[in-house]
Amino acid sequence: MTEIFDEAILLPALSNCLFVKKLYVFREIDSTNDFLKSLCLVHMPPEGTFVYAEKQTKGRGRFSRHWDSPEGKGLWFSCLFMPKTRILNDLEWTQLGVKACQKAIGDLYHIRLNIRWPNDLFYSEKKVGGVLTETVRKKNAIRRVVMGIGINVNQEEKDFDPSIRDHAISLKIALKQKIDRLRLLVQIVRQLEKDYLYPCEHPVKPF
Ligand code: BT5
Repeated sequence: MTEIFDEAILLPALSNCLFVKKLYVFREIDSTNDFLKSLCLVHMPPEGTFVYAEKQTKGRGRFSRHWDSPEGKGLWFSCLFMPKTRILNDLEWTQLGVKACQKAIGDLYHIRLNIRWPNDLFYSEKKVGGVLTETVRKKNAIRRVVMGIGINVNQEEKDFDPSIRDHAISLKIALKQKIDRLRLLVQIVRQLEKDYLYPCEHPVKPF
C-alpha cells in the first residue's frame, strides 16, 4: 500500500531541522514551486517555509517542461531561502540543492549519483531527480529563492509516464529495495540546512 504523509507525520519528523520554520502539506497540488512563489507575492512567508505534496498535477522542470510526480512515490517539495548575506547566483543555488541531494542519498544508501549539469541527478544514465530554482522579485524586498526538489523514490517502471520510461529511474529500482521516504526527506533537509547555514564547512564549488 502507498503511504501518504500528512502534517501529523511530517512535522515531528522535521522538528529537529532548525531551518524548517513553516510547513505546508498537500495531498495534491499543481506545483509546490508555483504555490510557494504565489505565497511570496501575497504574504511574507519566513525563510525556511517548506511546501510538500504527495502528488503534483503540473509539476514543472526548467523551461516549463513537465515533471512527472505520481502520488506517494517520490519526494516533491519546495523550500524558501531569503539570503541576506549569502550571495549566490541562480546556478549556484541549483548546485547547492543538487549536491545536498547527492550527498544525502550517498550517505544513506552508499550509492554515488552523478550530477548532470546544471540540475539533474543520474544513476546509470537514467534520471533519478532534478532541482528547479527560481527567484521571486518583489519591489524593495529581499530576494527570495524558491528551490524545488523532485526525487523519484519508490516508483516501479510501470509508474513512470511512458514518455520518460526509458530514461527515468527511481531509487527503489536502482537499489532493488523499497526506500523509506520519510528518512530520506529528513536527510535531504538536514543536508540542505548544513550546506546553506554553514557554507564554510560545505562550500559550493564548481562541478
Ligand atoms: C528538472 O527539470 O529536472 C527539475 C525538476 C524539479 C521538480 C520539482 S518537484 C517539486 C518542485 N515543484 C515543481 O513544479 N518542480 C519542482 P529539467 O531538467 O527541465 O527536466 C525535465 C525533464 O525531465 C522532462 O522534460 C522529462 O524529459 C524528464 N522528466 C520528467 N519527469 C521526470 C521524472 N519524474 N523522472 C525523471 N525524468 C523526468
